[in-house]
Amino acid sequence: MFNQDLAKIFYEIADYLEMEGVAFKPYAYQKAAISIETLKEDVKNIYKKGGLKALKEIPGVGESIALKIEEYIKTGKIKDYEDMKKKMPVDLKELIRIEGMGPKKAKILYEKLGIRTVKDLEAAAKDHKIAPLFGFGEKTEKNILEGIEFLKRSKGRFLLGEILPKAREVEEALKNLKEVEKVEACGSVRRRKETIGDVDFLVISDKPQKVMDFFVSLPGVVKIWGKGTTKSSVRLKEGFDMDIRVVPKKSYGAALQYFTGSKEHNIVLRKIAIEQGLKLSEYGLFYGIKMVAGDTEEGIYKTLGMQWIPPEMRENEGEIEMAQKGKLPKIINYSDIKGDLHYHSNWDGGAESLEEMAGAAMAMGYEYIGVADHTKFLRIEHGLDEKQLEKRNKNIDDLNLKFKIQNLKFRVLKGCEANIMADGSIDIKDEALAKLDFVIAGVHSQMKMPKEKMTERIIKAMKNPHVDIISHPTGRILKRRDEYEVDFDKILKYAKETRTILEINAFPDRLDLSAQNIKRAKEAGVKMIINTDAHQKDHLRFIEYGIAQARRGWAEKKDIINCWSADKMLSMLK
Ligand code: DGT
Ligand code: CA
Ligand code: CA
Repeated sequence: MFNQDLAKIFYEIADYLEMEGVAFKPYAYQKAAISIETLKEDVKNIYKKGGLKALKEIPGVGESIALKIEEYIKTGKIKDYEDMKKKMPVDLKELIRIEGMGPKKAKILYEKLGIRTVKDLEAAAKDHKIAPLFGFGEKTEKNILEGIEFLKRSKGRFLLGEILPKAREVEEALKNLKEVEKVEACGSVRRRKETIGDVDFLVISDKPQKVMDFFVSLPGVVKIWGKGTTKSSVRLKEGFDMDIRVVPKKSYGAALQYFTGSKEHNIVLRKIAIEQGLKLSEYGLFYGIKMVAGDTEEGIYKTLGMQWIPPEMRENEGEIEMAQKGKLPKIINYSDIKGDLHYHSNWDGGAESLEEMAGAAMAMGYEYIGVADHTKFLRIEHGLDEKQLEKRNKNIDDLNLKFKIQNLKFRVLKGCEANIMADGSIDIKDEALAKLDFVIAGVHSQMKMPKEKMTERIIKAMKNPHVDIISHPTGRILKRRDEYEVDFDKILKYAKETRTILEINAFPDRLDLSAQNIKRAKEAGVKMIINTDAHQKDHLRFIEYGIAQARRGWAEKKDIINCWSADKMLSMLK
């Protein structure tokens, strides 16, 4: 957790620096934070092994940030950061989670109105004290109140990407316990929901007390809500809860089914059991006192007269009826992806060279990787202009030639992630786009537009004969920002007409499209692609969150173009 703690501090330093109006430096700290947060190796170990020099080899870490890391390792503190906190005693982290609030605004609000917390902010907005301030206005005040509402709604839930790695760690620890025969994380984790309330572990063991003792004394446990003989519940220092239940082997399938949920899915299943004169519970499926199924989940579904339903589909949205008819869609599998088309290389400020990232993609078992560097509008992301793009393309050609000589069946594809300007035009010339294997375009600015205008804007981009893919099509950021106002049916209609592909962005806080929108796209016959939006090679593994999302949207291989080999996939593009 050392890396996470350090990254958090760096994010905060970036915010403070931005608050002070310092140029460039905030961005450097953000980059370092993203990088450190997703590193597999503990930064402390890196330092122990290679000192300051090794720290500087971490992507995004330069001399001055390396020194800060060293200071933190040695003293447990970063003095500059402590000073900043003293100078500006505001809850910046919470305040800027509100859409429409940035560090600079927070500074003004602190200086003019003494606002330190979200509570202060809400009170001030309700008293209309914010609108009259220079640079704020009625609209900003309204946005702030809406933002606070949104935050309240998502409180207490965590991103799947935050929870799953931790859940797997605990699962592994339990698995290694000799008293544990089997363990699995159920609930919304197993259904791979985009946000998670708590983690629910299910265990088979004939020594449940040992398992309970072990569970409540796991490192990172800060509170024990309850400890029983077969059930316990704890809070971790990361702020989320974990439940555990031990069940006998003969009931494992029934318990797995029950604790996977969803509740809505389970209710219907129980009703179906009753209609057949059976009784379904977490202990088993019973005919009178006779257990007719229960040791496996498959057995439960089969005995109830239906196909086994993948956990990601269990939301009672029609999957049960389909399973009864034997007509469940063959949703894509976690191993079906053949390449990722949304990778930012070090050409646009990403962390890795083309060659390193190609290596990482090969290690994932991919056949291709698409480089989608930002284009020139996004200065802050080091967006490339036409000339730089040309140079980078040459780089890719050379690399592909090298792979060919080495007889590697792997290709790097040339692309970009262009910006869709407010009027729907693309920020880079068509001639430059024409030289690429694929073009992604996305909205990265002016997201608060009236619905009609935003819809027109995206449609215009889709009509560009070079634009193949729309990245993160609804712009939402989980727990932070709602989808922007857009007529999604209309987007689908034109996507189909212009043969534009919609991206399922796998980055943990995006997961854009939502499962609902994936279903709608599928029904409309619009093709999709699952991309990670990786800025460094460790991000490639985020693909599983995108696949989970696609499965929750019932997407099949035929709906997702990067389930196909490079040639077929490219033939689907304009
Ligand atoms: P979460 O934790 O809010 O992300 O969502 P879940 O689905 O993990 O919900 P949780 O942790 O409250 O319960 C885990 C599972 O236990 C849930 O998916 C289904 C089952 N369950 C819980 N309460 C009930 C209930 O009242 N009736 C039924 N049928 N099942 C329940
Ligand atoms: Ca749960
Ligand atoms: Ca629970």
